[in-house]
Amino acid sequence: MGMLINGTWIDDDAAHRHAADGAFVRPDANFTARVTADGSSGFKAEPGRYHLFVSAGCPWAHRTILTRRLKNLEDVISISFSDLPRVRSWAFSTGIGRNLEPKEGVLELHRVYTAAMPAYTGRVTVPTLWDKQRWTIVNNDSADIMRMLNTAFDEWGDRTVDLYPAHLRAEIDEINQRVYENVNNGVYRCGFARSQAAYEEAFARLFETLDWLDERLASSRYLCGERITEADWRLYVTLVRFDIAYYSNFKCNRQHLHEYPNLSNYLRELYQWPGIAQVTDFETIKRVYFSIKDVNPSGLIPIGPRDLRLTGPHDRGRLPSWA
Ligand SMILES: N[C@@H](CCC(=O)N[C@@H](CS)C(=O)NCC(=O)O)C(=O)O
Repeated sequence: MGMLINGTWIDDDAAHRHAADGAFVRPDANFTARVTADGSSGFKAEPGRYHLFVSAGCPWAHRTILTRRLKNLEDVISISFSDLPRVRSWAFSTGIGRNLEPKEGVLELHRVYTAAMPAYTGRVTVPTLWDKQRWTIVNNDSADIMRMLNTAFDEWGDRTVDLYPAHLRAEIDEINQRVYENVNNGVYRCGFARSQAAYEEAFARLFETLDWLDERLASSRYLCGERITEADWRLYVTLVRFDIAYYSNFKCNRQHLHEYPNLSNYLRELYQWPGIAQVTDFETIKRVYFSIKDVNPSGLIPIGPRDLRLTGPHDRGRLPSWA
């Protein structure tokens, strides 16, 4: 995949991606500043000031794309979607001005990282939140960016939507951790494992957690009860990729997601939530996952599945909801 070392791109990063036992390791993000409503962090929330670099294929980026939509911030925070094949890092046909315009038609994301920090060492990932005023990266962690979008821009966004309400925070954090380790990142730990033992361990934890979630959702409309929260949207981005990408390409094939009675109905409700289908891009999801040469060397993109079963009626109305 490649990464930056002291500001220089290197293609062979194998030594940085796996632990000695063959397990896939996802490094922490490196830019950790926050946008705040009052600007006390040095990054004040303002319309038109911030820009998101994303790929519609990536589940981490998807978290931020859908929060931007749910909070009605699409005119407040600009965005570029990676729309060209990766040469080295994520590639964009459009730029944002100054030294971040396309060269020979391409703006590669690692140029954004070295524009912020010329000697940067680390991965070059989406989502990345850019400050057009200070001309630097604010943050490249999707969980942090989601939280910022949830509150910092409320002067312009929809303040009636709160994905991280104070009284549910402890429960949300607990669920997030279990879902992150075993499901969000669990599918990657299946797909990118380099030993049979590491794969089998990740596979067991993934399906054990999906079984637990399916059971929980039998009597609870959303993960934390009657109210939809960020825990649901963080799970959504993985569930919606499951049958189309993870089941086959990442060998997560004990069963399809649509075979789970509660998870499948829950997924249908979330997919049909106002605005969400419009920011769920199956063609790009397929293209991005099946272009990962490590797991699919031919790069061929499968034609199916024909029907993801997301548009029909769901049965979630039988459970009480807050709204
Ligand atoms: N911790 C990051 C992870 C983001 C991430 O790994 N994004 C992937 C795309 S799905 C990426 O850009 N990978 C490129 C790389 O690792 O070189 C977050 O949650 O924002």
